Amino acid sequence: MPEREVEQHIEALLQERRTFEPPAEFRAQANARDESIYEEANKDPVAWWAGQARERLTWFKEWDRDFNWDPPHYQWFIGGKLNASYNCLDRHLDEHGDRIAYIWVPELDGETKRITYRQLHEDVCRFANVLKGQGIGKGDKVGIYMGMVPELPVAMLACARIGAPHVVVFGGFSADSLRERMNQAGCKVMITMDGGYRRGNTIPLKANADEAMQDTPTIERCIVVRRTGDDVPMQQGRDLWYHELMQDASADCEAEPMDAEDMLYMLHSSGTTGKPKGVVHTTGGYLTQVASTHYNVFDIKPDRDIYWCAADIGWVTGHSYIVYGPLTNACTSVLYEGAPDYPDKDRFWTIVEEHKVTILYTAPTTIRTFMKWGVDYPKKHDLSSLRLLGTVGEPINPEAWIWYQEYIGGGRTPVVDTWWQTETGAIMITPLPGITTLKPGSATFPYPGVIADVVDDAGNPVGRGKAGYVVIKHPTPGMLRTLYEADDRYVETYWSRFGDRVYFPADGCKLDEDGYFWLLGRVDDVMNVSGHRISTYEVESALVDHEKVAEAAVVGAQDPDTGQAIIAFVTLKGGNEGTEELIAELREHVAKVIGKLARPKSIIFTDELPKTRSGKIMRRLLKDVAEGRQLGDVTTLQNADVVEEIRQKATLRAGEE
Ligand code: 6R9
Repeated sequence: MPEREVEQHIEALLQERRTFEPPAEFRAQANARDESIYEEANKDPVAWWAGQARERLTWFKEWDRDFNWDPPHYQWFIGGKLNASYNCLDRHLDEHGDRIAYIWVPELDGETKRITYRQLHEDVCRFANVLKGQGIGKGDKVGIYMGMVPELPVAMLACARIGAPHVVVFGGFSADSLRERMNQAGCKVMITMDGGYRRGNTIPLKANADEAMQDTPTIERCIVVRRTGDDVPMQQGRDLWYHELMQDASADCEAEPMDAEDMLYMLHSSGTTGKPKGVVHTTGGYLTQVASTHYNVFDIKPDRDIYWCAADIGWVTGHSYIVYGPLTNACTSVLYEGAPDYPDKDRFWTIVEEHKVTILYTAPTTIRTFMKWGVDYPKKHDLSSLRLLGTVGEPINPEAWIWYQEYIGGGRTPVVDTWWQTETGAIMITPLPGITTLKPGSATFPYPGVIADVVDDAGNPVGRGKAGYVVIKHPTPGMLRTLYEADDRYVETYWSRFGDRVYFPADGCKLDEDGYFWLLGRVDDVMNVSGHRISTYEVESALVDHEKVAEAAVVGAQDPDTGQAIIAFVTLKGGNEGTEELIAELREHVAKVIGKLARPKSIIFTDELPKTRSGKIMRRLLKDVAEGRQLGDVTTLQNADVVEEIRQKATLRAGEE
């Protein structure tokens, strides 16, 4: 299909400013289909969450008190006892033991594995015994540094089973980042792999772990999963093979009754400067919100759906919506090891077609990449099994939303744009697909039981039709309890901006005339140009709205005249050239879409934008480039080599001006 036609089609759809009602059939069978769910939850959020905790989880002992708030600290389900691994596995065995928990799709063809709940339970029990055998018990921290293989959820659930908080570090992080996180958490054991596969290459996980472990005084043992078969040095007395330990381990292991408020895990937030923050999540509250949102937002039918969250388990999205949410709800998930373009750019669609995926959850940046690659890739495949699509991670521009709905969802599927953070643990602002009328680009409304608002600098509600900061006015069960060994920083970062009763996520947000929430991105990405507040995202959205633009990143660079000046980094769709004429055209286009005040001062064309491994554009780095600063650490980048190219171009342009 010619791309020109696609663009015209999308353009036409955008012009309509369409809203999307839940399809009648979808609504009729939806888990959440009655609007009274909002009223009920808002009348008494604590009672509503307690109802969710009862309905979605199995407790060994019910709590004595559902909630306590000693601002800014809070606890949920105090005195309640449960175990996360029991909720994910044991309780499903009688009725659903033979159901597939994971369809593991390796990057290389030919070895797809279907793992039932019973098998997963057995492996988790064995590995829990392995950990015990290495002296790990309740409260000990376990580091995990792995690729997307079934042993990763096994390791996490084994930790949960014995009450040892896991500290997963994304496999794309460097040895230095890994060391810093292991030391900050004081991990006793590290679980890793010989190597992981990515685009046909291997990532030397064990070699990185070895480098990290040169200076991790608390780590006593390293357990290594064999994946690539590469020859890796095993240090006598420290390193052990996973498969050897598993062979001798018993498959019998009781799940440890944990307190609702016991730490389930710690995960470092995706902050890119300064010390990483160890976000602490609990057992009862976290699992409640994750299970509830997963069930309602994705409308999970555990006996029918094939659900695929295409994130990496190394990020919070993977923790909550590949591991804990889907398993708590006894759902069948796809677990995919590799990249979207390996062996070709239709890999996702091959997987959807082959496994009849019904629900797909991915990031806007991935969708924009698919757009860049063109509709011929999805068009080659039968995607009619899909009934619901989701996005997370950053604001989705309406063009990408429409494209996703039209070319992936066949114009049939609702799209749920879900706003949340590592810190909130689970989805906070989102449509409910059987209830909400969708507006492309808006995450719509707070989830039931989430009390959110948009406020101005002084903390006063801005009201409809205005923009400000999104805030959460009542703790939800899944939210972080603290930052590990940095409680002061917790209070200061999240509970100080508007007093100790208001959670500050640091995201800008507009409330439209109908009360819809439009998340605008981090407030640290908001520019101030001649006293006008302009979201980098708004300008980006205007740029990608231009027919020749594939992707854009915008930063506010210091400017002696206007305070900040708008600098845009732009990648073009195939076949277009970055000429001076085009620069003028794009500036005009932005002026047309937003207003002259939003016109970028400079536009720099580049083949790629620097991205973190979770796919977020590194605006901070682009800001450094735009302001001519020395560049800091780029090891967390997916594509570090593009930075130098961009830097040179930016320097050239500055010379011209
Ligand atoms: C889950 C996750 C959190 C930040 C958050 C916000 C941005 C996430 C979004 C979104 C607009 C959405 N964000 N989802 N912005 N619309 N649907 O991504 O966690 O990595 O901690 O990032 O991501 O800026 O503050 P995390």
